Amino acid sequence: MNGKLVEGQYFYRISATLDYPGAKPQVVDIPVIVDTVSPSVEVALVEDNKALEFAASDNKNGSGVSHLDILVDGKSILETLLSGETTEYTLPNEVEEGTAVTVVAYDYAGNKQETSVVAEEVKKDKTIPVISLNTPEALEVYGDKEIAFSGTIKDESSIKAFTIGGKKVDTVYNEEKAEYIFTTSIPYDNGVHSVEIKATDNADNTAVFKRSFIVDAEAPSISFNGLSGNRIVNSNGKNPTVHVTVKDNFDEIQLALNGSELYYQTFKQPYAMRSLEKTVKKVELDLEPGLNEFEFTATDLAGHLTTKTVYFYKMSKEEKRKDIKIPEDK
Ligand SMILES: [Ca+2]
Ligand SMILES: [Ca+2]
Ligand SMILES: [Ca+2]
Repeated sequence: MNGKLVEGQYFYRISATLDYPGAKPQVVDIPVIVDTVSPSVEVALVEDNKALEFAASDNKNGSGVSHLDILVDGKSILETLLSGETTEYTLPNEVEEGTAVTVVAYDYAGNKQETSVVAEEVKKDKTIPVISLNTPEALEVYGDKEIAFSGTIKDESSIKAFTIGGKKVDTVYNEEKAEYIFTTSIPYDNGVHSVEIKATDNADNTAVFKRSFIVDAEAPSISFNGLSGNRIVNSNGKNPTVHVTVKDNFDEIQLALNGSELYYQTFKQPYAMRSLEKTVKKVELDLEPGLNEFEFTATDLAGHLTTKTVYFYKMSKEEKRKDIKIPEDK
């Protein structure tokens, strides 16, 4: 070959003439690849320095990548070299920060090229997830038994488990806000509840706290004792009186007559479902001439309103009892 050959495929032509009378020359072409250029290889450490990704290729019209070697700190870690098409390799051990990892690519002509990467510090997630629970709010009171839980979770890596009261709750990742969103509804009975909210990230950091809320799905009741059956009172008759009893499953209650408070008890710590029964004795029903309407109302912790209405009639001197009509209590 002269010095002007360029890369590519060539043929050696061999011409031979056998030594007998009239023999013609035999011509054979033998293909030969001239490849003096090394392959190229790119390499990256992935999966927290536990694996390698690489891509080796030979020059155009080159002989092709035949095999690959992997060196850690300059020493091969392979018992068998990898084929030239391999693109990934799981390292036997995580390499430490500062360690050089090298991939050597050989072509079929024996040219080689090596590329090294130095392991960088693996950033491990050491922080717990940040849970923002929008509902229920702390000590929020619910008037029915379906409780809506909603909120968001943020984490520098990702969330692998989320539970409310020990039950798995699905989350949806919002790429734009880089946060997980949850919204679910869980039934609870009447009472004061303290429910565990728990999120765990992929590095097993766990955030956990309890949220307390109150369910009161039962309305209060009002009953009367000593309420006169005779609702028509003479013009000179006395005001009637009645014992009024209010009951509820929780001990916060307001009892009122025509909007004026007769009794009030507020919910106190320790928060628990303590039932209440209170009788307000001898409530005077102050009569004006004509039809009198007495509206008793009881309001409980959750705002349930129970109403009972009682009617009395106070006659004038001229009126006759038989002419008077009074509505039914309601
Ligand atoms: Ca080559
Ligand atoms: Ca985290
Ligand atoms: Ca109640």
